[in-house]
Amino acid sequence: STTKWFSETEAMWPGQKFCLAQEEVLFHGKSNFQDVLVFKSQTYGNVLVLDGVIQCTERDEFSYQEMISHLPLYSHANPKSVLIVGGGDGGVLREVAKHPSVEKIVMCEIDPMVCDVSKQFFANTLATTFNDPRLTLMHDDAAAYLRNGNCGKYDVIIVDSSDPVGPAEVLFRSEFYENMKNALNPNGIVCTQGECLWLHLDLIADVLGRVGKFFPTVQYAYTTIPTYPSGQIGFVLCSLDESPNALNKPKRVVDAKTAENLRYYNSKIHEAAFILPSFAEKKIAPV
Ligand code: AAT
Repeated sequence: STTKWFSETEAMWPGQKFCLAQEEVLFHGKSNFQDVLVFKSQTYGNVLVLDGVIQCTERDEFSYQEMISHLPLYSHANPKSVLIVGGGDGGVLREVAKHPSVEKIVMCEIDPMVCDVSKQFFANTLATTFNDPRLTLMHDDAAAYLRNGNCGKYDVIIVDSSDPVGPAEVLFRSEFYENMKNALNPNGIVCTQGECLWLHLDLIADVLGRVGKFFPTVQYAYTTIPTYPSGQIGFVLCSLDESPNALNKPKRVVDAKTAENLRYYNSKIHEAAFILPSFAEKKIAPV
């Protein structure tokens, strides 16, 4: 029999195209914001695709969700309140909920259809934590939510955002970073989806340069993940704590019980994630 290949839209990574062997389409619809597709792959479990771009697969999502969550959370001494921007599939929520110090979680996801399909097709993997009593879920454009000034204050803000074409474009603007800074408690930390060193070094340098105006400490870290473009994705971390190792040295270690629940993050990889290859270091560090 002939294999059917799903191939990703290549608008943001011209000249290359990632493919996954596709067994069946489980859902395909259009929300008010984007094209939403869920398919069953041959070797990566169920896959969520927005506007033709892979957002997560069941086989490797833990790399991204654990790192975007635990890098900022373990860089904070005692995180109690967390804002998740985007993240409608529930994966980041699942990770944030692992921290017993956290008392309040607000999630602002623009598209209710992402939450709905995740509850339906990723019930045991991503959408496991929507019933957590600490959670307040709202459906709004996070840029608008932070602009109106009534969003409250947070110790950690995690921006699990799609790429800057489509509804997430506003989440890469300077104004959004300035509003996030104003929504942080003292020593607060922001961690955003920061695109790929191999593909978007100019974009990354530009973002780091701009957010350096608002935060005393800004650093880029990255993780490996086979189904994101070029197998790698990074994070822009910003802290109000101005000490030199505010972000790259974890303030807390993972206890044994939590470690059983983690498949990618550990205290050694936290520090390693900030070490850049020379071609990237030349361009983006020191900020
Ligand atoms: N955890 C899966 C990874 C994602 S999901 C990104 C989420 O951001 C989507 O659910 C999308 O609906 C939401 N989103 C986009 N724009 C906004 C906005 N303005 N306000 C709130 N939520 C928004 C990211 C994958 C990265 C892929 C890298 N190529």
